[in-house]
Amino acid sequence: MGKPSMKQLNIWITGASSGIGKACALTLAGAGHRILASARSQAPLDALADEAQGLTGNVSTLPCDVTDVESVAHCVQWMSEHWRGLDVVIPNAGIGYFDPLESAKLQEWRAMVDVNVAGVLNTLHATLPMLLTSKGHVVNIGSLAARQVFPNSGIYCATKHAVLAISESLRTEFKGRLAITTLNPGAVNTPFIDRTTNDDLRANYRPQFDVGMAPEYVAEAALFAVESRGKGIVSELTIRPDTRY
Ligand code: NJP
Repeated sequence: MGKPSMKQLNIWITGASSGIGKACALTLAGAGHRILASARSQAPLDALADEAQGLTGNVSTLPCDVTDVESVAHCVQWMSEHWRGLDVVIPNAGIGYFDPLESAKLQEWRAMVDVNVAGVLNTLHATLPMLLTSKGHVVNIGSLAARQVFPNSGIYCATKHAVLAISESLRTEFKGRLAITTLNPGAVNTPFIDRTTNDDLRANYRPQFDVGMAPEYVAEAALFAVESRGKGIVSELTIRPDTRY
């Protein structure tokens, strides 16, 4: 159990059934905050809720596909009924398909844009009214790929450049009204790469993710950012794996 925070925050995390989103849910609930954890798959959300039993804060779960505006609206309705407000949104749901541009599948490019860009926009558009009321906080999950372009993941990099641009757009237009953070992790040891359908690339990249950061380390950065209220705003934080490779 973490130490109780100064104020219990209402925090919605998308893509929380696994990896970074799940770690954020447990870390932020451990610090005493109230979490709504969403993803499409119910079973891992149930397991997360079990794991969160006994933490200082609490984790509620609700299925949500961020590409579906009605599904997102359902979560917003839940938050306004149960919480009557929202302090922090972490639009974390994101996917990557690695492939050279020449052999890439169009449906995989489109899926990355749908989840990583449109899904983030669906989440933000639906939550902005509540966040503006609470003078809240957006913690976008960017990537090193928001600042650099790597071979075999060019369109993923394009989606993360878009996420960073969305953050900067929010910061520009909501200055003094919202706090905006972009977390830019390098490789994190999650199932993220397992989605890649190019068998050779999946096998080649998996070891780099295996020795990547623990998702809890990114979650600690998210906690640092959301608990910075009143002290300063963590606008962009790059978190790199250490020198193990
Ligand atoms: O990946 P993973 P990470 N609607 O696969 C969900 C970024 N990132 O934790 O819906 C709603 O463990 C999916 O659940 P489900 C990355 O770009 C990562 O590593 O049930 N949710 C699961 O909960 C992403 O933005 C690394 O399939 C949807 C979650 O998303 C974020 O970190 C490095 C969904 C994915 O969990 C979390 O990725 C980096 C949908 N339509 C940035 N589709 C890294 N791992 O190295 C999927 O720089 N989800």
